[in-house]
Amino acid sequence: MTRPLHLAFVTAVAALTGACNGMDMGNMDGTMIPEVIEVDASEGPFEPNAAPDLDPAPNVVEVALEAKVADVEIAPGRTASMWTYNGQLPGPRIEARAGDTVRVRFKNSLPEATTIHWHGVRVPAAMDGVPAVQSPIAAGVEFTYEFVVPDAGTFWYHPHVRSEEQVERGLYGAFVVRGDAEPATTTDRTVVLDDLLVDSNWQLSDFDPMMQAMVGRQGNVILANGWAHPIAGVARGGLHRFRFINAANARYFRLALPGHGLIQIGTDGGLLPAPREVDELLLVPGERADVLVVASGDANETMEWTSLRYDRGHGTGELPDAIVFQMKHGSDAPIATPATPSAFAAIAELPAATVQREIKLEESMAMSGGEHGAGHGSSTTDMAPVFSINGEVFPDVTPLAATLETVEEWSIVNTTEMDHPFHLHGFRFQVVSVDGAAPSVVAWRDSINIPAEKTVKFRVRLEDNPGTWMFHCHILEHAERGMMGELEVAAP
Ligand SMILES: [Cu+2]
Repeated sequence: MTRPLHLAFVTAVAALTGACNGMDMGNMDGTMIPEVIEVDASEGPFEPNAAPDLDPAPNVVEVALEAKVADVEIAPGRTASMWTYNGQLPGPRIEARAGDTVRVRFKNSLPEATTIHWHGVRVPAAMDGVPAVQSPIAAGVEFTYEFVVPDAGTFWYHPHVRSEEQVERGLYGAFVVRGDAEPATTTDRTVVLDDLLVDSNWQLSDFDPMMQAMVGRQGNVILANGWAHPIAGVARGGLHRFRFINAANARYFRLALPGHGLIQIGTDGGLLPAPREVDELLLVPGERADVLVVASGDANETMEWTSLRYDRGHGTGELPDAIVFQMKHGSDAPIATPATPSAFAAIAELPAATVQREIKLEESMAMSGGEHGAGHGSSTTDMAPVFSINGEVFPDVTPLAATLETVEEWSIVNTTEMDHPFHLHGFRFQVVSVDGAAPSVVAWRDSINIPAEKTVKFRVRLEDNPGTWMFHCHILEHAERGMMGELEVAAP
C-alpha cells in the first residue's frame, strides 16, 4: 500500500526581472517547493559505520571506497535505489587524527564518471577532486587519493562532477579529524543531514533542471544519517556531542531542540576559542557545526530536533517547521554529567589584508538552450535562470590570480533576492563582517551564508597550498549552472 505523499506544493512567485518582461515564462513562472512528508520516529542505523583502517601504521589511515548503485532502506519498509559509497547511506565515516596521512583507494562502479572532493580538508590541489585538477574517474576505473590532514574538525566528502545529481543520489560521507584537545563527552556522533525528493514509490523523482534551478532541488523526505526521522538514544545526564553536516543540495537547516539550549563548540573549521550558548543554529548546504547537549530530562523522555522555518528567498519561508530526528533518553538512572569545557585553544585573528577582492554573486534570466546550455530539451521559448560570479558563468571563467602566503580580504556581494551559501576550497577563512556587523566570535570557516542582497567580508591567508582552487555557491544547482569561479594561487 502506498502512503499518500502530501505533495502540497507551495507555489512561490519567482522574482524574475528585466530580461523576461513580456516574454513567455514557460514553466518558470512559479517555483515549486514540496512539503516534507511526516514519518513516525523509528530505530534506524543512526550511527554511520566508520570505515575500517586497512593500514596498520599508526599515522596512516587507509580506506577503501567503492561508488556503486545500491538499494538502501531509508525508513521502515521504504527502500530507495541510491548511488552510494560501499552500499551505505551516508558513506562510511572516515576517522583520522590531525597530522595523519589518509589514503583512499577508490573504485568507481557507477554508470558514469565521478571524483571525490574532501570538503573543508586542506589537501594539496591535485587531490581536491575538481575538474581543474583531475579528469573525472571513468566508470570501472580506480584512483588513489592520498594526503595529510592538517587540521582537526568535522569535514565531509562528495563528488565534484555533476554534483547536483550525484550528491542528491546519495554520494556523501562524514570525515572526522580529531586533535589533541577534544572535550571529554559521553558520546561523539556525526549527524549527516540531507533531504531527498521522492515520488509516490519512495524512489528519487526525476531531475528537472528547469524546475529545480531557481531555488535548488529541495526534498520532501528529510534524512539524518540516511534515515527518515531516526531515534538517537542518549544516556540521561550525559554530555552528548553532535557534529552536524549539511549534505543537502539546497535545504537550509535552522536547527533547534525546543526547550533546550545548545552549546556550540565548533564550526566547519574545528573548535571555537570557547563554547557559546545558542538557541538555534543555521546550517547552510556544505556547512558543519559541532554542538554539545546535556541530556537533563526524565527517563524515556523524547525530544525532537527540528528544522525551523527559514526564508532564503523565492517562497522558501512559507514552508512549516520540519522534524529532523528524535533524541530519546534511556530508562537507567542518570549518569554523572561531565563538566562542559570552558575554553579551547585561542584562534589568532588574521592580520590586515594586502589584497582586496569583490566577488559578486549574480542571477539573470536567459533563453534556455542558449550559449550557456541551460536548456535540457525544453522549448526554445522557456526562460531559465543563469547564475554567475563577476559576470562570468562557469566554466567560461577567468581564474583570479593570487600569491601564496598573502592575506586577502574578500567581499562577497549577493546581488540577488535569495541567500547563497558560499564555499572556498583549499583554505579556511575568518569572517570580518556580515552586512557591516562584526561577528561575535573568531572562527575558522570554509562555508558561509551570504544573505540576499547583503555583503559578507572574510579574510583568508593563502597558506601552504599553491594551485587552482574553486569557489562557488553550495546550492549545487546554482554551482552547476555557473555560480562557480577559480582562484590560481602561485608561489611568489
Ligand atoms: Cu546559490
